[in-house]
Amino acid sequence: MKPQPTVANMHLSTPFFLTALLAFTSVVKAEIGIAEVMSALYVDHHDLQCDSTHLGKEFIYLSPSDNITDTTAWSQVVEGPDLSTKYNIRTGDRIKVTYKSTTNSTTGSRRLLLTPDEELESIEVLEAVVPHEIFTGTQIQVKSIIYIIRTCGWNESTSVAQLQNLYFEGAHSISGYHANCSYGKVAYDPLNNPIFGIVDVPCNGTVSNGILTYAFDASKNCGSAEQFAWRTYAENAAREAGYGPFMNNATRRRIIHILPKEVKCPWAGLGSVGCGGTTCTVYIKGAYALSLTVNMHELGHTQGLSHAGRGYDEYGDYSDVMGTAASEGYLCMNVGNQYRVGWNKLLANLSTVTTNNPGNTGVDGRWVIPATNLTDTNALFLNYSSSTVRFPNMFISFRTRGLLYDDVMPTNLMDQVFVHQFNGTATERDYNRTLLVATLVTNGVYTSPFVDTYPNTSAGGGVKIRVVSITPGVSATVQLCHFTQLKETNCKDGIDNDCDGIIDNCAPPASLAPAGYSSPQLRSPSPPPRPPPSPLPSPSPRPPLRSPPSPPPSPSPRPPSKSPPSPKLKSPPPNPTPRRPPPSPRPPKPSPSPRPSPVRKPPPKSTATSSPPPL
Ligand SMILES: *[C@@H]1O[C@H](CO)[C@@H](O)[C@H](O)[C@H]1NC(C)=O
Ligand SMILES: *[C@@H]1O[C@H](CO)[C@@H](O)[C@H](O)[C@H]1NC(C)=O
Ligand SMILES: *[C@@H]1O[C@H](CO)[C@@H](O)[C@H](O)[C@H]1NC(C)=O
Ligand SMILES: *[C@@H]1O[C@H](CO)[C@@H](O)[C@H](O)[C@H]1NC(C)=O
Ligand SMILES: *[C@@H]1O[C@H](CO)[C@@H](O)[C@H](O)[C@H]1NC(C)=O
Ligand SMILES: *[C@@H]1O[C@H](CO)[C@@H](O)[C@H](O)[C@H]1NC(C)=O
Ligand SMILES: *[C@@H]1O[C@H](CO)[C@@H](O)[C@H](O)[C@H]1NC(C)=O
Ligand SMILES: *[C@@H]1O[C@H](CO)[C@@H](O)[C@H](O)[C@H]1NC(C)=O
Ligand SMILES: *[C@@H]1O[C@H](CO)[C@@H](O)[C@H](O)[C@H]1NC(C)=O
Ligand SMILES: *[C@@H]1O[C@H](CO)[C@@H](O)[C@H](O)[C@H]1NC(C)=O
Ligand SMILES: *[C@@H]1O[C@H](CO)[C@@H](O)[C@H](O)[C@H]1NC(C)=O
Ligand SMILES: *[C@@H]1O[C@H](CO)[C@@H](O)[C@H](O)[C@H]1NC(C)=O
Ligand SMILES: [Ca+2]
Ligand SMILES: [Ca+2]
Repeated sequence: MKPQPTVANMHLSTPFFLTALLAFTSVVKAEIGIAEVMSALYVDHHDLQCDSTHLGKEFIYLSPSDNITDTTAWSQVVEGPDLSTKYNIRTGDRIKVTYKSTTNSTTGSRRLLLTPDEELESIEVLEAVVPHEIFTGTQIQVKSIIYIIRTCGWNESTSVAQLQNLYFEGAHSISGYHANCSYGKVAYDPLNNPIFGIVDVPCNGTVSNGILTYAFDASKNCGSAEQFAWRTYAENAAREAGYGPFMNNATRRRIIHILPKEVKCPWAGLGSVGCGGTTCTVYIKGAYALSLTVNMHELGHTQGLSHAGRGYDEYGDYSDVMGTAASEGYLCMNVGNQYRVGWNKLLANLSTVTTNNPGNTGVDGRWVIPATNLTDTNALFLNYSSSTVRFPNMFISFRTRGLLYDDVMPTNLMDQVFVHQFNGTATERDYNRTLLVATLVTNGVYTSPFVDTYPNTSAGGGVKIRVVSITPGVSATVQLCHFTQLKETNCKDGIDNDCDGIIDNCAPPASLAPAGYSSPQLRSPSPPPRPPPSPLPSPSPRPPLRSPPSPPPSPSPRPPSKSPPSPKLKSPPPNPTPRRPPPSPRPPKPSPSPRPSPVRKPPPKSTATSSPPPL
């Protein structure tokens, strides 16, 4: 019997989104033998000590194959930072694992000084899955079985009827969430997603995983062994109840567990990253059983999506359910994440050399961007990278609060132009994160990072994005200007090289600051200002769903063996989400007029004939 894997350092995080990555894989260990790896979970953990900072921690769950030679050498779970990137594994891969030679060949016991990750020598992907979660023209049918887990004498956290409502029937539902946010490209229909009902799982015992057997005790832990027990009992119950043909038939099926409120899990939800192979898993802690956004967030991970961040906060994008949904409703994915899963189309794909061309308005660099709730052709894509120059790819969009689509978009963000960095592509194994770098109102300006490649203009440089006007609920007009110099030095090329609005206005050599275009966003590479939480309906993301901290002095159905009434979990923090510092007022407003003030004297010889771009 293996000792419990240490998942201990997860304990300090408050309920918060966690993500998971599941893989059916295979493994080898140099000294030990070959085994099949079952799954890998990716978990982010929120460190309460570091406000607004999330330290990613990933968990790979292993299920050794039958021909493993030394069962004692195996760790059920490997944990460490950025494992999915380090080993490039995704849910459903078959992998070969090699452990370091830490086994005492006499006893077969591993030394315990190293973390499971440190004991790993390598993971080699033998077979990489292609999940098929990206829309390519045929509507994607999501498949799942939804289980309500009951264990340890704890009540089930919800009922079939309530889940039926949450998933399919409510005015807002998981089914409607998928349909609205994907513009009908992804369907989550009752036929393909049966709600099984309650599954009773023993509180403790042993569960087999491949050739290994592990002890679990859900009254004390919520590690891979407990999770695997819930899953195993649930799936067995479904097979016994005749779901076998459906289970055998369905590929990429989500196994969704709705857990009791009292489980010892430090997260709100846990979901596989991607859903390659036959199955992937989602766990929802009881307090969040009926949270539309927690359920959708985890299901978003099964689509392959990563988190939507802002600044140093990997959940800091309040415009995306993969970031933080401040209230319950349909908060759709940002356009970068939509692009990743094929849910949107690009209004334009612009490079350094095409940015300053006439846009869809006929004016150089000027575009009208329709609101995302109105059309899936909704994003301007800027790609200034080349094989030699690395530059953040950017997506520009206009978001409002639609009838259903984005109907809980925070009021302080709606009807604004969003600028996201997203370096990913619409490929199945991509796990790049989106990063919100600016939200702009009329006259707002975002100035991107600058990569000096002058005079070569085929990559790099920078871009200024100014909001010319906004028609609330309809569209925004933006003015783009790709610049190749921070301060214009070529006074004779007839080009406004620095996008300050004046052609060939070279600065006097002693000039200090590039005052012309300075805007608050110039510190762009560093985290952008936080979104002001103030106008939000509630200061904390999801208070109503939190389980009440005080356990009822329950004459619970279970006998006295119930765990001491004292601190159940860690004593729940006063606030569901350790919140950010007090609202800072709106991000520093860009200077109302992005136009250069005449302070900066245009060189006398400026003979601009064409009207300069207004940036
Ligand atoms: C173990 O099984 C894997 C596939 O399941 C196979 O590729 C490998 O050759 C086997 N190794 C041994 C030592 O039997
Ligand atoms: C290996 O196990 C044997 C038997 O328990 C023990 O005597 C020996 O000290 C162990 N060696 C190491 C390196 O731990
Ligand atoms: C569990 O459910 C029963 C019956 O619905 C109820 O009487 C009891 O109070 C519940 N216990 C807890 C701990 O919620
Ligand atoms: C949006 O969701 C609602 C349910 O909340 C659903 O009735 C409707 O069909 C969805 N609309 C689209 C366009 O998918
Ligand atoms: C396992 O659970 C049962 C009740 O389901 C309990 O009586 C028993 O003490 C538990 N065993 C351990 C080792 O916790
Ligand atoms: C198996 O899948 C096919 C194609 O999706 C479907 O037509 C069929 O009804 C499914 N069978 C079962 C038992 O679910
Ligand atoms: C944008 O256009 C470039 C050049 O035509 C092409 O290589 C690239 O794949 C396009 N990107 C997207 C996202 O359409
Ligand atoms: C960005 O542009 C480069 C160079 O044209 C191209 O190789 C790359 O595929 C583009 N990236 C995307 C995401 O389109
Ligand atoms: C300009 O930069 C591009 C992209 O980095 C590169 O392919 C090209 O060779 C460069 N041209 C010159 C003249 O250096
Ligand atoms: C995108 O790539 C650029 C260039 O490598 C990098 O500076 C930036 O941090 C990346 N941004 C994100 C969100 O991945
Ligand atoms: C991010 O996207 C780039 C392509 O632009 C890709 O090379 C890289 O592997 C991706 N990173 C992850 C973690 O998926
Ligand atoms: C889109 O949002 C605007 C602004 O709230 C609203 O007027 C319009 O009816 C919405 N349309 C849809 C389809 O959601
Ligand atoms: Ca200029
Ligand atoms: Ca010039």
